Amino acid sequence: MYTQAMDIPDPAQPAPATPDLADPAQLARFEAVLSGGGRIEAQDWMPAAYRKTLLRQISQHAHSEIVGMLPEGNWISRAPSLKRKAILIAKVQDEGGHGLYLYGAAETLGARRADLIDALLAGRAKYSSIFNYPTLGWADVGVIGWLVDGAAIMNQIPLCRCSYGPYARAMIRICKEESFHQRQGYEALLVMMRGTGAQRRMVQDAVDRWWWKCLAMFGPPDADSEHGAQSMRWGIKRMGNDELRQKFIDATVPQAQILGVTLPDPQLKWNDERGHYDHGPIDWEEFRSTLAGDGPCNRERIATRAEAHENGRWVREAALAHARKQQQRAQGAGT
Ligand code: FAQ
Repeated sequence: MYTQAMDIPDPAQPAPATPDLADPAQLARFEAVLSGGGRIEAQDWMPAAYRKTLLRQISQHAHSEIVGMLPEGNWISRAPSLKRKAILIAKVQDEGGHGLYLYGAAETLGARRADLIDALLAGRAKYSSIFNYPTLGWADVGVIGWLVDGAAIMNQIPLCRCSYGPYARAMIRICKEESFHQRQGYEALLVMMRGTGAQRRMVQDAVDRWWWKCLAMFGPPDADSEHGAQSMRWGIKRMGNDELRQKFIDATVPQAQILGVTLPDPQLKWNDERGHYDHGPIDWEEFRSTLAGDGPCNRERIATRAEAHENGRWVREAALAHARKQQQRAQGAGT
């Protein structure tokens, strides 16, 4: 199994019991590591609530990566050239790899990957709202690279400094790959914007449909963020949802100007006093309804993942049978 951990729990053993009532010495050590800017590792003692919130965030993140393969994967067979097809295949494979690193990081906390996948397929686990929207044209693939990966990087760079070692190490590699994803998307859009009027209209239409959804990716406003403050105290999150959203807007406006597209927000305006762009209101009602399972593609995404999981059953069974045979041989050789 691929893992970012220094060492991992034995899957045959139950997850280490973490008492809710902490031993004061253990808690003091945990807090000293956090306040010294150090890393908590898989075998270190940690409060049950810290483990729980990490598992929640890391597993949702892993699910987002593998569900996130679907909107673009849909365009592999329709890419406009061999070059674009090769780039897109590489990108979609990268997202699958990110899922693997992240499931590996979740397993270091004592979770079983099969249970996490079951929760996703049963609709009990969340994944990023952004992947519940359709990719209607080729320009959507470029816009996902530019804006969705751009938002993902903005959110994920601070996670490279997360207090939990296995997650932080996974994020370093993921961010490097996301950076290539963002550039390939922006470059594809630059080419389209230098093309015909119809191509430029396709890009603008895709930007109009994805912009607001990307702003919602950063999560609810800090005032409504259930976990934000505690996750910041624990050094899991290093920046709040609103600060990251603002940084994304400030970085993206000049890129839109170079590209020659209009961001669909009449209230988007530089504010000299704040030193940031002001923006219009985000539709949080739509965000909540997408999280509740009622976005345009929620059902389709889960059905596709369930089918892929079923199609892969024979591979999992064959790998386990091979591992068992190897183990029996090794035991036979040892007697
Ligand atoms: N979608 O209290 P907070 C990618 C939930 S990867 C769905 O603020 P927190 C790569 C939240 O889970 C994209 N749910 O929560 C790619 C919580 O629900 P819960 C994924 C959301 O954890 C690109 C509730 O709302 N990235 O794109 C969303 O402190 C292209 C209350 O929220 C990550 O997962 C949302 N947008 O902050 C792949 C990064 N926002 O658990 C393919 C890691 C919030 O109580 C193609 N995660 N919720 O049931 C994080 O940084 C954080 O978990 C946040 C949320 C910022 C997402």
